[in-house]
Amino acid sequence: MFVDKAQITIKAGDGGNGCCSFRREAFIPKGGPDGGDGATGGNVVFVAAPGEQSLQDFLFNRRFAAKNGGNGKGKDMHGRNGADVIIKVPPGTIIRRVDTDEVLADIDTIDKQVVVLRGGKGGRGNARFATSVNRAPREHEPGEKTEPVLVELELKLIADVGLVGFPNAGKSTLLSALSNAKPKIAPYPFTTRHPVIGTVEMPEFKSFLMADVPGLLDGAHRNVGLGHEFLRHIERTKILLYVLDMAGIDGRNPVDDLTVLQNELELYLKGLSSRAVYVIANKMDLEESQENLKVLKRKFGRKIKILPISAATDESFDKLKKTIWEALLEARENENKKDYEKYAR
Ligand SMILES: Nc1nc2c(ncn2[C@@H]2O[C@H](COP(=O)(O)OP(=O)(O)OP(=O)(O)O)[C@@H](O)[C@H]2O)c(=O)[nH]1
Ligand SMILES: [Mg+2]
Repeated sequence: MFVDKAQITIKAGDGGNGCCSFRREAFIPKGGPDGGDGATGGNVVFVAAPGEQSLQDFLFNRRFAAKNGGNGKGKDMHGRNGADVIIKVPPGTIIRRVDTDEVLADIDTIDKQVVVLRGGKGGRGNARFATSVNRAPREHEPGEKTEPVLVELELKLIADVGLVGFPNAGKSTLLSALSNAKPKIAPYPFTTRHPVIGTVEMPEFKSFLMADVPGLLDGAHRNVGLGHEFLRHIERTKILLYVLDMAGIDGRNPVDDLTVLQNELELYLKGLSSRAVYVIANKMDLEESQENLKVLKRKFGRKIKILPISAATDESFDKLKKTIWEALLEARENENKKDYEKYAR
C-alpha cells in the first residue's frame, strides 16, 4: 500500500534525577555527599532509509519514544544516558509539528540524519552542591521532563526525472523499459494509482532515479482524476518529461494533451512546467502517430524538443537514456550555479 501521509507521536527521553546520598563507610561517621547526577535522556532521530518509498509502516507503528536517562546513585555514580530512538523514513519525508505547523526536519537526501527532539537534561546530584560552607547539602535536582509531540510525516518522493502524461500514454511502459522498476501496465486509464520510482542504470556505475506518477487530466490541479495528490511527488524532480500517446487511442489529440499538461503543471505550481525538457512522443509504432507527429512538431517543435519513440517495441533505449542523462546533468549544473549566485550576492 502506498501511504504518503501519517501522524505519529514522538517523545525524547526524560533526564534522570540527581541523587541525594551521603558516604557511609566504617570508621567515617560523617561522610560527605556522594549523590551522582542523572543522565541525559535519549534523542529522537530521523534518518533516511534508501529504497523505502512509502510511509505505510507508520499506520501501525505510531509511537516512538527514546529511553529515559538513568537516575544518579550513591557513591557518585552517574546514571546511564538514555538510548536514542532512530526512526527510518523514506528519503523525501518532511516532519512537521501538528500543533504549530512548524517544520522540524526535511529528510531530503538519502544520507540525511536529523535530531528532531533532544533528550531532557539530567538533574545534578547533591555531591555537586557541596561548598566550603555547606558540606552536607541535601539539595539535588530532578531530571528535565520531556513532552510527547504529535508530528505529521509527509512524503514528497525524491526523483531526478519525473514522467508526466495523460492516463494510458505509456508512462509505466517507459519506466519499465528504462529502469529496474516493474510497474503494472495495462490498456486502461489509471492503472498506476501511486508513484513508482525506478533506478535507471548508466555506464560507469552511474544512475538516476525516475518517477512514474498517476496520469494527469484536465483539472488535475483541482483534484480531478487522481488529482494533485500525486503532483507533489514531482515537485522535487530536477527535470520532467512529457509522455504523449501519439496515436490518440483514447480519442484525444496529442497536441491538445501537451497544452493541457503544461497548464496543469503551471496551475499546480508556478514555474513547474519550465522543468519539462522533452516531449516523449510515444507509440510511434502505430500508424496514426505519424500524422500527429507532424502536427505536433509544427506547433511545438520550436519550443520544446520532441523525441519520437515506441516504449513497447523499441529495442534499444541507450540513446534515450543518454539524452535524459545529459539534460539531468545540465539541470543539476544550473541549479548549482543558481545556488552559487545566491551565496555570492
Ligand atoms: N502500440 C504501443 N502501445 C503502447 C506503447 N507504450 C505503451 N503502450 C500500451 O499502452 C497501454 C498503457 O500503457 P501504460 O504504460 O500502462 O500507460 P500509463 O501512462 O502508465 O497509464 P496510467 O498508469 O493509466 O496513467 C498499455 O496497453 C501499453 O501496452 C507503445 O509504444 N506502442
Ligand atoms: Mg501507469
